Amino acid sequence: MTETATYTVPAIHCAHCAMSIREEVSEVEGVENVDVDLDAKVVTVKGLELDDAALRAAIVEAGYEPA
Ligand SMILES: [Cu+2]
Repeated sequence: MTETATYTVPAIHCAHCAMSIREEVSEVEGVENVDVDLDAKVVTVKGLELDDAALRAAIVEAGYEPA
């Protein structure tokens, strides 16, 4: 069953930020789709058996801090 996880990342400010996060988070196991809302500064991840710690680590790896 597809799960959804959302993370608020206040430092997101442009398309480049969004792309960096999308690239890193897409590599996490189980992730099927990553959407970054530039205005809301929210990262929405859809996938199977999502690992919260791994997703947060991927956002940090991209250079951002999930709130
Ligand atoms: Cu940016």
